Parts: sequence; structure tokens; C-alpha cells
Amino acid sequence: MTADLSRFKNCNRSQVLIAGFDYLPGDLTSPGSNPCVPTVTRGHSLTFVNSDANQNGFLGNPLSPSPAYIQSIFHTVTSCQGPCGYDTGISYPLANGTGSYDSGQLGAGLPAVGRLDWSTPKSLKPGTYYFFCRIHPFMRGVFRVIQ
Ligand SMILES: [Cu+2]
Repeated sequence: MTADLSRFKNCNRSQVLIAGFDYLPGDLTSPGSNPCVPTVTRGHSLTFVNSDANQNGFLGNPLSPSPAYIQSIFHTVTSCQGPCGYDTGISYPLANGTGSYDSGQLGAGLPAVGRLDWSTPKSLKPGTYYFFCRIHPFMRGVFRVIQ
């Protein structure tokens, strides 16, 4: 898999939706008809919202988890060294990207972090940031911080 950003323009966004195993916008694997790099200005956050998980999907009794929990799919936003374009393998991708951020597993029930959203650190310097999902390492995306 090669990350080709030449088709991607910057698009100003405050939010990226994670839906159907895609980061929208900014997904490198299935960028859709209008690919763009979600872009924020320095000092601002980009908020990722996992819509594949259910807000009410608490685990409860592990022996009889709720349907909302069973249908919830957890995702992460984890920094990856650019271009983060190698194939999924036993040792790749690595959480070794610039900024060293990790959202945790976005979802309501254990072992998720208890919320569906996560925001990038406001301290990120201008640059292009690649990331992947630790749970589904074929999921790859990108965002950008500009001056
Ligand atoms: Cu995932």
C-alpha cells in the first residue's frame, strides 16, 4: 500500500468521523470521491469521533453483554511514522510517529476508554501526521497542522 498524497488537498476541519472503518476525511486506504487532508491551524485540535461504536454500548455483565456493546467497533488514532504505507504485518505498523499520540480504544465499554471522541494535542507543530488504528492496522489516515 502506498500513501499517495498528491490527490489530497488540504481541507479545513475540526472533526474527523470514523465510520465503516474509514477516517472521513483523510483516509489513505479508501479516500472516497473527495479526498482531502483534514487540516487545523497550529494551537487547535482535530477531534476524531468513532461512529462505529455506540454511546450506550457499556459492557455491563460480561456474560451477557448488551447488543449495543456487541455491535460496537472500537478504533484508535495512533501516530505512525510517515508515510505509514507498508503492508500490515506482524511487526508493522508501529506506533512510532511524530507527536507520539494515541487516542486509546474509542468506545463506551471495556476495554475501550469510555468515550467515542478524542482530540489531537494542541501542542503539535506544523507538519503532516500519519496515523493508524491499532485494532485494525489496515486503517490508515493523515492530518495536517499548518502555521
Ligand atoms: Cu479500527
